Amino acid sequence: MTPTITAFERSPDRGKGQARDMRVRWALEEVGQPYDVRLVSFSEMKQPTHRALQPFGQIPTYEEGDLALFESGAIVFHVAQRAGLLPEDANARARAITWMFAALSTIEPPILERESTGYLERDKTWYAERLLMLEDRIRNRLGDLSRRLGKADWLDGAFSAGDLVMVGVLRRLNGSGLLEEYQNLSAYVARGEARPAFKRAFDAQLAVFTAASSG
Ligand code: GTB
Repeated sequence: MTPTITAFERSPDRGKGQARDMRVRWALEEVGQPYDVRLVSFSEMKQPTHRALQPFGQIPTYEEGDLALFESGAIVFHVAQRAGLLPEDANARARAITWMFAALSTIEPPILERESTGYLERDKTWYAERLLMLEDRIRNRLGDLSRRLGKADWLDGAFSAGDLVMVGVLRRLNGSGLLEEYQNLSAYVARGEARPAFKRAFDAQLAVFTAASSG
């Protein structure tokens, strides 16, 4: 059965692949699973029909037969479990899952905090000071991650869902200049973005934005 995911009808990032459907699309492309996309507007996301799928009124969601999922990490995990994106060896598999959690619960929060302050607190007298503090928190995490990655291509052996989620999270720093301070992390993200499955996913979400803008 072909799964259906939801995505922004018109992504605020103008097709830069920063909305979280990108991670899900990328995972589906990696495992060669065709999928349908239902585009939703901001107001539709807040309606009961969508909230039945995503209690917080957000994208992405994932529907496949009787199964309905939300949370991009859980969806990537579900897709990854089926084929190819998690190692066969039980311990390696558990470590790859650990990296998915590390990306979402250790690396992403300070990155989101920096984004939110940019949207919500830019006019405050203390904004510049807070931004510096948040950027130092991000550097702290990036420094540790950079040391762990070292010269390796991926976080733990072959490319896995752990790398997919981590690269998805680190890409949110695009344009901040922070990632460029860590040469191996920049190269790591570039390696992820060079994967054919990433490119297909990126092009698909960009096509949605382009079509919405020309209509
Ligand atoms: N924890 C959830 C998950 O991982 O699935 C978070 C989902 C989430 O934040 N969804 C966002 C959403 O639906 C879209 S991705 N927001 C609408 C709302 O909450 O009302 C976050 C996002 C949005 C925009 C950009 N951008 O413009 O660059 C980047 C990322």
